[in-house]
Amino acid sequence: MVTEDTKKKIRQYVLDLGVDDVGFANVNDYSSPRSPKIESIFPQARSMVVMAFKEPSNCESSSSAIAMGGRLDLMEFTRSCNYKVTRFLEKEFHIKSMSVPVSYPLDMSSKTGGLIGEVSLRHAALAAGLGAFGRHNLIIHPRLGTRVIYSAILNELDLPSDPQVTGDLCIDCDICVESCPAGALNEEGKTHLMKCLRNSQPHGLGGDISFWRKFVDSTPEVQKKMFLTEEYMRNYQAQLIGFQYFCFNCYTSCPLGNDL
Ligand code: B12
Repeated sequence: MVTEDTKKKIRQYVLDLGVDDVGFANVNDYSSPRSPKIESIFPQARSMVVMAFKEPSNCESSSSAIAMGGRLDLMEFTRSCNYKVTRFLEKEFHIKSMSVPVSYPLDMSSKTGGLIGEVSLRHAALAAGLGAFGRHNLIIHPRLGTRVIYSAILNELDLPSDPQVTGDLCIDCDICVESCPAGALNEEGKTHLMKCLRNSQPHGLGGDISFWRKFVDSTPEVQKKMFLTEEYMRNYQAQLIGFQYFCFNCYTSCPLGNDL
């Protein structure tokens, strides 16, 4: 039987791993209209254990290697926690559970364009009482602020949701909007995806396609030189490490919770 004790046991296990916060959401309280239905991923899932991880100050650095290095450290930790918590739930409660990737892999079909996760972790965090949307369209955690990455474990326990955050956590200072070099947040309630992507991941798929387009139209002489450019080196690195962010502005400029 699922009791408050079950939640307590899971909460303690998760916090002992060094995770900053944890919340619970019943799948009936999760609503993300643009995301796939949970039944299509894991029909027996009844709840999600949602974890909140504070991002270290690396993301403030003007060195993109230090900033992205901090994100990679964090992503490695979140993946390890995902695996441990998934297995803990399976062993402790004799149920099935499945972790949700923090960022990728993503469905890259033309249906989603690689822009929609299997589970929207912002909507999962909202349902689990771990924060509320702010002007930057990110979730603000009540204590930890904006610089938080979320992950979730879908599982068969029919856990009740934690109480949702009521009221607005965003202070409407608009610093995030003004800090976006691409103007991607100008329209309230909507991130302009292409503006954000071109600026934050210039060496992603778009950058790669544009490099090879120029390459095929160039003479052999120019092609040789193109391999020695910063553009090629950066594209090459992004292919090795996965999505590589060159902008964290909307995330780092938020004044909330940064003393923790
Ligand atoms: C694809 C993706 C992107 C894409 C597209 C983002 C998008 N609009 O959905 C791009 C590359 C642009 C992107 C950028 C960033 N991302 Co991103 N991204 C994702 C990913 C993998 C999937 C998101 C998804 O499924 N979106 C599709 C659906 C769910 O979105 P949607 O319904 O259209 O909802 C949008 C709006 O309608 C609005 N919205 C919806 N409901 C409501 C309600 C209210 C009240 C309001 C105001 C707004 C609002 O907010 C959404 C943003 O546009 C998630 C991880 C995950 N699995 O959730 C991370 C994730 C959303 N990204 C994250 C982060 C941190 C970033 C960046 C800061 C990049 C960076 N350097 O880290 C920027 C922030 C851009 C911004 N301010 O919006 C974090 C957010 C953490 C947090 N504190 O909220 C996530 C959750 C990753 C994680 N595991 O923590 N991302």
